[in-house]
Amino acid sequence: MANLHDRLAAKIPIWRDELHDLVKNHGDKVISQVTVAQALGGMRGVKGMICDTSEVPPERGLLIRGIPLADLTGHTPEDIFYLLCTGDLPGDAAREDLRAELARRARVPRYVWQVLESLPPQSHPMCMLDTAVLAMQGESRFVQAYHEGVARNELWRSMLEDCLTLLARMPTIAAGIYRLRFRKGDPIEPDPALDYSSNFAHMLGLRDLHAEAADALRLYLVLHCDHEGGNVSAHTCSLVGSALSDAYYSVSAGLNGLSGPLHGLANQECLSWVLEVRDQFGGVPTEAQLRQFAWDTLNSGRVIPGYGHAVLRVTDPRFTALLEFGKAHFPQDEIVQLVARVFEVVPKVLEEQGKAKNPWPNVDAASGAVLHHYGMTEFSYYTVMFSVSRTMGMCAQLIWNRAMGMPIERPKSVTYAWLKQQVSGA
Ligand code: CMX
Repeated sequence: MANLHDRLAAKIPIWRDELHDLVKNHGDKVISQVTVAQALGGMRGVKGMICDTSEVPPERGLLIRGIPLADLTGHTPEDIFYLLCTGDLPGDAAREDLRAELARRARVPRYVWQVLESLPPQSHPMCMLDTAVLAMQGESRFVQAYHEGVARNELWRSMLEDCLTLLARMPTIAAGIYRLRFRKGDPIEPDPALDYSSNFAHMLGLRDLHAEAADALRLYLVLHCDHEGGNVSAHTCSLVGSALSDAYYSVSAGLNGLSGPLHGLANQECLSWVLEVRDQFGGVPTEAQLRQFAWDTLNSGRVIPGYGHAVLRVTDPRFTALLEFGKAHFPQDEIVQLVARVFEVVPKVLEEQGKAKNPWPNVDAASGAVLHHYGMTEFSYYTVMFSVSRTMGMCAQLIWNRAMGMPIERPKSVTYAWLKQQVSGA
């Protein structure tokens, strides 16, 4: 990790100076106002936090450190983590350095498997993942550094240490959960010669089955890595980290947020909905049949999973990348054809209904189709895949927050009575 660490060590003083100057010279400038509807509406659009790793312009979709996602789809997770952390793509030496570092740390201690084996056999895979992450908290170097009295502006180094260990172990744990939970056999040891995504495919047991599967996983891991700071998982992780909680506590908290059906669990819900469509019509329905099915879902009070977004107002470029991958590699796959048909019909239905501000698909509308094609039909597992990738973004944000000495978060809440008084002008 010498390369990543040294790059950060060179950049952090410059970023700190910029932040210091901003507060000193412009600290009293207004960047956002809050209406009553926003305070009662999940704080949509309120600008009150900083995330430098990525941004989501509503009309463009994800930019990682200013680079559109569509320009990054050929890269590796190692590249993306380096980019998230430093703002630069790595050269060959830095990429290999990070690959080797992650591979070196990928083995998971026995006690983690014992914890997982002792959970009820029907535990949700996300509950297993969160538990495994939390169980490793006792290994935190950050906690050790804090108790040794390491200066606050040096704590990013031990945060980086913890994040590298956690990131390295995530595919091992996630693949182990897949094999334990769905009775695929014993966990498979990581191979130190492989890169991050090939190793994940190897440990899942997919690599030998489908040569292409490692590439699909690589793409999947790249696409889900980060989505600015205000989404439930990123915000939760960052908030918990602001109390100087370590990466294990913080990422585990973020993953608990990712487990909700309106957030990361939507990919599981989405494939389930697509399979319902297939079962109802015995294959790909006509537009008219699907239109009626979508209306039935809405009229029963349910959302159409995989569609809509709190920030995006266009088709999610992550959806486009996954659907294109499916069409290029397995165009005859029925699920891919179904996803494409849903994309033709559902936005029109949501527009007619007129409630969703964004009728377009998000990443979850296509991700399950790719996993399903490679034999991962256990869709309660899909959010675990999402989590492995999203840990990159959460970790990069934690490192940045500690590097910049961000304070404990504490927005002001108001009571309902205060709100009523405020609007009545009393
Ligand atoms: N199907 C049906 N109704 C939808 C809808 C959808 N896909 N998307 C939004 N709506 C409804 C909302 O439920 C809301 O209805 P009410 O006024 O009755 O509460 C109304 O449209 C307005 O919502 P919005 O402002 O457009 O969307 P929000 O910012 O409140 O919520 C999201 C965003 C993603 C939770 C919502 O679009 C949704 O539930 N989508 C389906 C679940 C999903 O795909 N989640 C994954 C998002 C990606 C991620 O975070 O991982």
